[in-house]
Amino acid sequence: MKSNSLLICGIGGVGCTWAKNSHKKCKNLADLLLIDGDSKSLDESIEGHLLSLGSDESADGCAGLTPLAARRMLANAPLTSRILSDAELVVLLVGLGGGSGSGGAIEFARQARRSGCLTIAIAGIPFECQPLRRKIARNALEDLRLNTDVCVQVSLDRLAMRSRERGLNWERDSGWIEDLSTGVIQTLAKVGLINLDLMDLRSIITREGGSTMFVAQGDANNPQALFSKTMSSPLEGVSISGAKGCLIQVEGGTDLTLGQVDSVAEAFTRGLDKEAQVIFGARVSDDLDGIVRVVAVLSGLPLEDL
Ligand SMILES: Nc1nc2c(ncn2[C@@H]2O[C@H](COP(=O)(O)OP(=O)(O)OP(=O)(O)O)[C@@H](O)[C@H]2O)c(=O)[nH]1
Ligand SMILES: [Mg+2]
Repeated sequence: MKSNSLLICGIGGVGCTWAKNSHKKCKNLADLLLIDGDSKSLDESIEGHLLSLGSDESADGCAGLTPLAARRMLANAPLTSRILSDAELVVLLVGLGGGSGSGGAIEFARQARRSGCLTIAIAGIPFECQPLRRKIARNALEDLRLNTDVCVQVSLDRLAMRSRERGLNWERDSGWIEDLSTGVIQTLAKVGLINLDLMDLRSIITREGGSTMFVAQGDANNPQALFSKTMSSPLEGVSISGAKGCLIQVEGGTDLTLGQVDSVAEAFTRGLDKEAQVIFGARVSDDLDGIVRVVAVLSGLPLEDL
């Protein structure tokens, strides 16, 4: 797959930070697009496309103004359509609750869909102690879900708690988000033992209901512990039980056995609907000795409110 057919796009301050960090891990596999009203996010030294939603009148661009960001995103459609014309899959990263991200992401997702791209959004949900931002996020999330194929909700409270436990600051430490976004890019971009492609992803996610995605890494011989670790991730509003579709990629070192692939896949699909469609992929990577990495996309989930 050509690198310009996979696009990582960050919108708003937090989204741009997540996108830049994710892209560093898979530069050769995907293109990068950064969109923000605030010029601080749009670092000229970055290898990628930069799009400003700001104007001369306001240094902060669209601070807090969701409709303004959406209008400016719409006005930029001729520019984005050129970038999107090469793309087949867009991974859209955004922290909801502000102006640029919340307004821009929905309009950009619409443009991506119109251009025929599969779109996976990874959306940060504001802290419990930010009720106004949560209200903006709740409204934006509804429209974002309608305009994307997969919409993964990440709780900033849980993300920040994980960073604190590791003595890090959530704003700079986006390790878990990077694993998630690069996981799906690598799953689709690299050829594996049992190869997955965009058609597989498309067939899983064209289902009613909610969808989400997760990544996990751990001991190849203890799939149950790996599964439990995944369930304690900072995802919000998700219960995997009853999922109707699942795309799962198991990646391990050169010592990976088919028995291990089987037991990991079994642990991850046990809770799904009995009629669920499951598509598997498996791959060997030199950098994974004795450990496995699992990337899964789930669809047909019951939707939960914020
Ligand atoms: N507590 C805290 N939360 C933050 C901070 N920065 C961002 N957030 C959270 O992250 C969400 C997204 O923030 P940004 O990405 O900066 O927002 P934006 O899209 O750039 O929006 P505007 O700057 O209003 O145009 C917010 O709604 C907050 O929940 C911060 O410094 N402290
Ligand atoms: Mg901002």
